[in-house]
Amino acid sequence: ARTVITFGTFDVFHVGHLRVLERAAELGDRLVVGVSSDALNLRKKEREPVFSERERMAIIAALKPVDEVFLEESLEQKREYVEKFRADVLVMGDDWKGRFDHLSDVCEVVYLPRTPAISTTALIEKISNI
Ligand code: C2G
Repeated sequence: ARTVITFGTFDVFHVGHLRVLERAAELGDRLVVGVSSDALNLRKKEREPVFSERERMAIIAALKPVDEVFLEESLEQKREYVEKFRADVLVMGDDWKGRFDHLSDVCEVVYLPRTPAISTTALIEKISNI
């Protein structure tokens, strides 16, 4: 069986998130998703996630393409996560293009095109203008 792993914050879940998970799942038999922790997000971005890590993990775990979910505590632990879950393929959106190429000795690394014109930032903007 071929295991696919992917990572993300998936805050204010939208169809761009769904599409990348569906396409990732098609690349193998089992999809494992690392959901970025609240602490990791605070280090990485200025904004605190709208939904907590528990809420974001619950949404991802309930999705049809997803087989397993875990909490991603640090961006630098990708190699450990790939090995722990015995992933054959690491999938990321192409906003991360090139960033994980150094893992190609342990797994295949695939960057998928992002769904155009949708982002959490754009959604927040839209909602705040209602
Ligand atoms: N995505 C997409 N199309 C969009 C928006 C997002 O395909 N319109 C994809 C991203 O490319 C990513 C996934 O959805 O693969 C999750 O996006 P984010 O929640 O923004 O994830 P990010 O904060 O970039 O992940 O280790 C990586 C970290 O977990 C960060």
